Amino acid sequence: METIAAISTPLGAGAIGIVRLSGEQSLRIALRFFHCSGVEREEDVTPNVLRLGSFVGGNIREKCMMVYFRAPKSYTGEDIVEFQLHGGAYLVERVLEALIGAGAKMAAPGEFTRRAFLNGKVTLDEAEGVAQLINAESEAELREAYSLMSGRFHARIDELISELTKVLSTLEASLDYPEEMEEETDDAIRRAEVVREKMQALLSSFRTGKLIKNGITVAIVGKTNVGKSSLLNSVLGYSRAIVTDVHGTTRDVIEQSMVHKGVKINFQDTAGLRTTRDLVENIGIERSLQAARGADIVLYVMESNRDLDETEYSEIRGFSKRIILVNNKIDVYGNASSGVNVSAKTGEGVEVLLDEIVRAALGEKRAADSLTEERHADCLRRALKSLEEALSSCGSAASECVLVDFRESINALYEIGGGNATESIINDVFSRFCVGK
Ligand SMILES: Nc1nc2c(ncn2[C@@H]2O[C@H](COP(=O)(O)OP(=O)(O)OP(=O)(O)O)[C@@H](O)[C@H]2O)c(=O)[nH]1
Ligand SMILES: [Mg+2]
Repeated sequence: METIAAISTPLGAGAIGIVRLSGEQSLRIALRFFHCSGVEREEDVTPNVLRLGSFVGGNIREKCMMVYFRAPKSYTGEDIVEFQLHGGAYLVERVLEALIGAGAKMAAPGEFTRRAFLNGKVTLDEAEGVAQLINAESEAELREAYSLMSGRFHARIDELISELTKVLSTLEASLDYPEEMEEETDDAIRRAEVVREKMQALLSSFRTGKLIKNGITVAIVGKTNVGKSSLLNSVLGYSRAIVTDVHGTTRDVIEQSMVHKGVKINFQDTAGLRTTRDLVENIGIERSLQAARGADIVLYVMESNRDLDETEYSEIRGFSKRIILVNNKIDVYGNASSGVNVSAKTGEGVEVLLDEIVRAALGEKRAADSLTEERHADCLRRALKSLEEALSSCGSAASECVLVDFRESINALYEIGGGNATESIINDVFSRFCVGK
């Protein structure tokens, strides 16, 4: 494979900029530019040791560090050389240019990790964990990314594969000796049923997994002037939305994300609900309802001394499975008997409300290792479908037909790790990476 090169740190002024090479020619190309006492030939370079020297070429002379990782003990499984330079877009670009001029090829997005996958260093789901880690915006997401990247999630899939493989081989044997193996066959089918339950449990964690990865979307809705925008500002800790005592101040959806106790929450402040002739405001209200429909959680805000508008409340509850009643302005009107009591003005109760949002969305117990990737969910759904077909047509005896379904189920599970993933699936996974990773 060709030797590739890329800038692996973000472009811009920074303390350090890293340019990386991977492939057979890495060291040869690197040594055309790197000079350091005691290093004349490739044999002089000790792997895994950082060396101070200078990069001379491409119109620059730069003091820098170089480290060499010898195949297969490297990130990609190939020879890797990394230059640690002074950060600075101009400088690192000249270094990259020099390496390209000497025969390296510009790396495509995710090409280093792709090579790691092709060389068996990581499975496809572990590689997806790397991308998730880089893009993580909250602690909960980071935990899920680690679970993927470290192979902990993969181990769960491997366990399902190995269980099903054992079931399959028992059933294969029982085709030839159906009578002698009646007991073993029954036992194998019971074990397959356990696998089915595990698959179902994993699939049901996808809802939580997605919320952790994308954040919980929360729409703040209610009548005008009840303090929706004030509540948004209060949870964010700064003045994001305009607040006035004029009814109908907010006319558009205002979105802003924050992290509460390690979980990302995407808030949407909306136009207050009321009957009005104002064309612009009516469009805003339509958007408020749309936001309520699309949200994971709706906060229905009212002033704490008011009676609930049952008609409006039940209309909105119809949009969303999860709705939290929020009584605002308790600093002047006092607590209400049901719902969460808050004062957007003083901040009282806001922390409790945030806890309640996370609890309502993710549940009490949040186990790590949930399903976060659509691709994995798709593979699991197919695996489950085939397994269910196998089990429903299995009865008490195995047949060639049933075995086909078991094999399909196993194959779909293998796809998660990239075992038999097609080129286009692999391309799709790595296209979401940044260049240099
Ligand atoms: N005392 C008190 N006043 C509040 C509280 N929250 C909001 N207000 C006041 O209520 C008025 C309306 O607040 P907004 O946050 O603009 O209300 P809104 O629901 O966004 O209103 P629209 O955008 O018109 O739908 C402002 O004068 C706020 O200062 C609160 O907790 N206590
Ligand atoms: Mg408002």
